[in-house]
Amino acid sequence: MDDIRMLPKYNVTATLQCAGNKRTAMSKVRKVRGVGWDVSALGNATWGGAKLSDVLELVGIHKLSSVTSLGGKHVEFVSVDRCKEEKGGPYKASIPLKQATDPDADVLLAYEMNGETINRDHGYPLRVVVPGVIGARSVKWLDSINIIKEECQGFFMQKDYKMFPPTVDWDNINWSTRRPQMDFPVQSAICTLEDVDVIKEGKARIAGYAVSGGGRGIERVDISVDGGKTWVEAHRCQKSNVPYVSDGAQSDKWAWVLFEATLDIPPNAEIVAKAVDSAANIQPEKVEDIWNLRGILNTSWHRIKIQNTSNACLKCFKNVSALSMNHKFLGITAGCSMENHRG
Ligand SMILES: Nc1nc2c(c(=O)[nH]1)N[C@H]1C(S)=C(S)[C@@H](COP(=O)(O)O)O[C@H]1N2
Ligand SMILES: [Mo]
Repeated sequence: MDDIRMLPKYNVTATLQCAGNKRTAMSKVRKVRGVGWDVSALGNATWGGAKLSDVLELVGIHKLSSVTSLGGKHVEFVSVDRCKEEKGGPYKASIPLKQATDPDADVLLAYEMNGETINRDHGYPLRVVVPGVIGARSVKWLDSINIIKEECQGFFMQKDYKMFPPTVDWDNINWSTRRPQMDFPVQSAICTLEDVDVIKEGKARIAGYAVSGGGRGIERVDISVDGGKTWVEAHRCQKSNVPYVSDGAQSDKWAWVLFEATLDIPPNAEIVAKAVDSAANIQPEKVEDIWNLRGILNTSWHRIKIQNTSNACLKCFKNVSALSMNHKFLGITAGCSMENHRG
């Protein structure tokens, strides 16, 4: 720990998103296994710590290497928490050596979160932060690091967090046919409105987050109030008074982008958000097309059905016409609200 603290400290603002974010919406198509997350199985924070590439250099592994002199190609992170999936063994994961030794990949061994000592729930005293990659690879409560030839053989790398097509179910699954999921695809969600909301007709503020994996920026967020027939482009920002430019020098490449549009809401509106990243990847329209048995990577268009309010008594409902940001997690340096889980 002392050696790690002696190294230069970097602050990296990055969103960690659970692969199971928005799983509940996928489970409505067909049953899936896993924690039923709505849209908030993610968080954005400024992580402070040493770069993994610097730490590996301390033990003689050069920057930007894809293989060590002994043939190591992967960096494995082993935790102290025991889990039943590992038959009582520790939680673990690995990333390729090439990513681990690349200073620009910003992989951190973090001991701070938002300027404070990282707390227990988020991995005290030391956690890995792998920006742009599903949360499961950002191992908390780090115990040891191994340089290994093959990728980590742990449960969460080999028997979980892999993306299967809709035709594969528990009776015909062959885990070895797929690679462990790493980068997160482009994602977005509306956070100021929920399906249960009843709002007054008129203008409403539609806001939320958009984020992509691999350090790709958010090129555009489109909003529809008529279920996807017509669209308008939302305003995007990361920090107030700093224009957000996708892949721009002043923009945080690993952090979510907040979007916002104030639009006239017709009766019985279906509000939809979809984001486009800097590689022009676009969210898939239908959750059916990406259904998978573990309910991961539901990046389909986020849809919210708003009830007709023209005759309703607003006092009977939660009045969200003011549309304050009622989701606490939305704030550029807010810590995330996930507890320890393996969703
Ligand atoms: N040691 C350990 N690390 C872990 C996990 C875990 O269960 N044990 N869960 C992973 C998963 S699936 C996610 S999504 C993130 C959640 O990070 P957070 O609790 O800081 O939000 O931690 C990852 N790191
Ligand atoms: Mo997760």
